[in-house]
Amino acid sequence: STIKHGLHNTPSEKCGVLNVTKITEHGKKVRKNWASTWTVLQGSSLLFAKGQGSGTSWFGGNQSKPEFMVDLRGGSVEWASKEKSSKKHVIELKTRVGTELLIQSEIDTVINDWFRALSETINTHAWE
Ligand code: I3S
Repeated sequence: STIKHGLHNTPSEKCGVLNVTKITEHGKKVRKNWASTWTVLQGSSLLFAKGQGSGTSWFGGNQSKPEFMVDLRGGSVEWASKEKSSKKHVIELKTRVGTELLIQSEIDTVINDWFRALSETINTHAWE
């Protein structure tokens, strides 16, 4: 779901299931581990929770706690090159602290919406 606000229709909250892997942590390459991940954009934070389970609300439920969170402020997004992944529709997200993630969906409308939301969030919060 997407809650839109303001003149630019920038989503401030958005969530959904995406395929996610970290590729770099604190500037150091780590092994890929693609996982279907419940992803929540909240303000300038992007939160991830694995194992979305049987449909219990992530916020209300206790079975899938947020596992990982990144601050989008000062980060960047681009479409990943073929060298980064053989998959289609892959976003490369880099954070200010040197974490790099790949975010993918088989559904191009879904990944395009996420690309737009992440880009707009980064632009909106760039100078905070
Ligand atoms: O960039 P890589 O190393 O080709 O990434 C692939 C591997 O992580 C592979 O796992 P193992 O090498 O542990 O078996 C994954 O299964 C692939 O999905 C990774 O590549 P893609 O192109 O799917 O991101």
